[in-house]
Amino acid sequence: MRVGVIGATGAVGRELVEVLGRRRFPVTKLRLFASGRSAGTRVETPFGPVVIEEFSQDRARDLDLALLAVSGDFAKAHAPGLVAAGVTVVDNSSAFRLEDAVPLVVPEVNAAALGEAKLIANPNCTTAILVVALAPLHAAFGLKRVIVSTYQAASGAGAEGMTELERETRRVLVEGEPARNEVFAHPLAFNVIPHIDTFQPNAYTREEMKVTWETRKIMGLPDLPISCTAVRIPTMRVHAESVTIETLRPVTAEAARAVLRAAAGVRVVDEPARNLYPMPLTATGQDDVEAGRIRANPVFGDHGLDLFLCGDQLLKGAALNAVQIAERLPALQVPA
Ligand code: 2RA
Repeated sequence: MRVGVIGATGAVGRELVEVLGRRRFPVTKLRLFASGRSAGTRVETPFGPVVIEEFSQDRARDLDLALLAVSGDFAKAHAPGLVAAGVTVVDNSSAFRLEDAVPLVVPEVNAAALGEAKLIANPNCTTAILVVALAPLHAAFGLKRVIVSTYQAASGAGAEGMTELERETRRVLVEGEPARNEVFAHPLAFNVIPHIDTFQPNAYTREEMKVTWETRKIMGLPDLPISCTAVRIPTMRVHAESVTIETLRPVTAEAARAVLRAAAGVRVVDEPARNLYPMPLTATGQDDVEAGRIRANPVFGDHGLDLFLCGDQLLKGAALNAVQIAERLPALQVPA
């Protein structure tokens, strides 16, 4: 496939190139697109050196596959034109995620939703990490309701977010000055911020509502009661999530552990006696979402469970899921 990464210089764009290489995606020609500022820069890739091009729909129209790591506005402006030119587009932004005609896909959960679609939406990172664990639990025990609290890394705000956290931390520790923020609403270093994306009329943030809306769509449970509190913490690139579920059928921690051990995309790390549980440090750079601290929730008796998840925001939360979607495209399937 002739593959283009649009937004190639951002944190997700760079990760997309690495993931395509690592998973030996069948790339006949890789093209990297960014703004005019980066155009002309030569970068080393697993597919050889590539010179970054300034994006235009016209330049990108002979791609087979475009992986978009751009803003929602940019995606809205350009994805339909690329699709009309015959390019299959996997979009990482929120622009099309809730449109009925656009599948929102986490392959371990709803690969069948892909169909013959030419425009596919990649979910919000927090949602993708959540549903790989929720879906098998739903299949085994039935979900009645879900409560999530997140601990989200700086990478969710892109390369600028990661740079800001590093700069602030140095400023405090090395220069002895107060942290100064531009990307986040407050200094992130030595802080936690219960505010990601904009506040909505219902007092939740848009990030929190994305978890609700997107989880319902991916899991095909339009009425699932789900509430999320999304919090930014000073870690680099792994989102952690504390999840409480009430189930329709009885559940035990041991049964849930067995279900999650068998689930694709999940690695159970749950040996508290050996201090083994999911952590950003251990989940960094890993494809699988770590699941642990699995225990009965006393509020819901034998129908409740608490667990803790950690997933690499740039991998399962973004680039890896996008490439996994591309791997399932009909053009790449060998006829039976
Ligand atoms: C965040 N979920 O962590 C967002 C990014 N997609 O900010």
